[in-house]
Amino acid sequence: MSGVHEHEVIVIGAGVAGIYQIKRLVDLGADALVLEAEEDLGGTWFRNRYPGCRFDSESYTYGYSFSQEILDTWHWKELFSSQPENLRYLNHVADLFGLREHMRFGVRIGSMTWDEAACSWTLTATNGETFRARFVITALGPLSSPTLPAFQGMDEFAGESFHTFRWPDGLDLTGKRVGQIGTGATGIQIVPSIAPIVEHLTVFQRRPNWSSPLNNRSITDEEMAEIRLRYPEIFENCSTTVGGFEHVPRWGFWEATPEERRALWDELSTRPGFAIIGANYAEIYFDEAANQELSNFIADRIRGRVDDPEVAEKLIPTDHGFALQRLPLETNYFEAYNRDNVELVSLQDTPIVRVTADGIETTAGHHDLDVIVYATGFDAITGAFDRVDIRGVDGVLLADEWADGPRTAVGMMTSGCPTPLMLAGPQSVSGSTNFPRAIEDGVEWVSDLIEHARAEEITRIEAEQAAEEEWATEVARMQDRLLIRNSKGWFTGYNANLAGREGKPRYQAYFGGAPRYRTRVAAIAEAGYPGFDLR
Ligand code: NA7
Repeated sequence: MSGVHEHEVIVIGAGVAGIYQIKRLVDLGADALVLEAEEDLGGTWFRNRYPGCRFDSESYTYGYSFSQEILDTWHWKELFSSQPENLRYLNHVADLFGLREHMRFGVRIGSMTWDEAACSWTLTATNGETFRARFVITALGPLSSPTLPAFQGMDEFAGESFHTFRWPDGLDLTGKRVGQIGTGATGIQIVPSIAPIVEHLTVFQRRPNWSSPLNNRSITDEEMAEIRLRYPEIFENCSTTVGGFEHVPRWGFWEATPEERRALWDELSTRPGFAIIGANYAEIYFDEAANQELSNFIADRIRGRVDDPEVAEKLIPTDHGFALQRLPLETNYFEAYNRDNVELVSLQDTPIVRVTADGIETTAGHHDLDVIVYATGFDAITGAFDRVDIRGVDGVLLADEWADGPRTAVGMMTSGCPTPLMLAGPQSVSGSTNFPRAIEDGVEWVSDLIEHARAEEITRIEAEQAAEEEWATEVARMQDRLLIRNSKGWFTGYNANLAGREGKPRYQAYFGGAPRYRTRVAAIAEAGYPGFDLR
């Protein structure tokens, strides 16, 4: 075929996962290419440019661990680094190893078709280019398919409106009347960041989210030197915890007195990052009474930070317990509602009727706006797969196969689709843990499998259905024992803007914890990949 770009391996996506994956493939000597839909590398840190966007993993636990050179040359400036810095970091890594020359940007894959006779995939980009590869590795990102609501009149709004994933470059909100819909992790980062500069901010909140202080601060040169010395210990610590952080959970909720529990929570609230969930009693995830007591404690802290008691009550979730959806961490979020120019509109009390040319109309009246920010989240984990026309064996469409939820063998592959190896894919541990820690494990597992295939002249790899069934049982068992099993968040596939995704939770992520996951997948590799048909 003329005009077809042929490669041994194609990686789709140049985010945190794709960058490390291409490094490993280059080291293996593979003929590999990364195709990235956006104009440059960085994935989530390239796209999410909204004010306040930053890590809520400690920066030094988020960075790659695989290269001493990276650890030696990069200086994290804040405990929780911001988006521009994170994007600089990823560029630094790519430049250090000359990875850009193995990447193509602005190439969005629209379809992928398996050719059994040729034992390869044909990938067609939306710009008409065609690629062919024996091995495909997806690094699509679990949160890369933004979803918008469907309010009447959205197209008629005369001002600027956009999803947070596509925050316009150079947008100046000074003196503007801004409406923001959505109070997830994204919305909670934006509110305090723009409140001081806008003329007026109206936050349209449907369900409040629990949130806890991030406790960010800068990292001095001396501290960075200490962190460098401690890197081996840091990554070792992260490898032993369920969440892939240094925070270590404990048991013993009911053995402690209420006063002791309160003292612990007071202390954890002042610690940086996810200590409040990562170093807390593990019972809060399993036991409703334990979770309720913690939720009451956090609710009181919110009441202590918001001046107007009515506003405070509206900001306190009543439909789910603390830490049972993805917990946003915040900096002065609750204090923002004490400002005269910030207004909270509870959509439970006064739903949106429609968007007009100059604002948003709720059942209580009209809000005049210059800008509308849709902080309305993503079609998480499976969305990026559903948006590509992936046709496996016998032309079967993957999106149809996964209509009721994904099916995978240890989150790495799906049957009927030979060789796409999934990084941070559905039912892997990435979504529920410190993302890059799990990413590195995933890249290393995939790279070892490709190395094995090359050495053994294996040209076709496919997950077996029995392995999927076994994994489905494990994924469901790990999710169903936790209180999050009933939560309405992206962890469990809830998305009110997608038909059929408001109700029954899906099994999209693995909640058995990083160490258990790592042990399972390592055992598969050591045993010669049982559950995977290698030919
Ligand atoms: P999330 O956490 O899914 O939050 C989306 C928010 O948008 C949430 O408050 C939703 O309210 C709200 N939303 C969505 N659709 C609507 C409509 N139609 N009307 C009103 N409000 C709506 O997404 P984020 O971007 O904040 O965070 C995603 C992840 O990115 C985050 O967890 C980090 O890992 C990074 P709802 O709860 O559905 O009532």
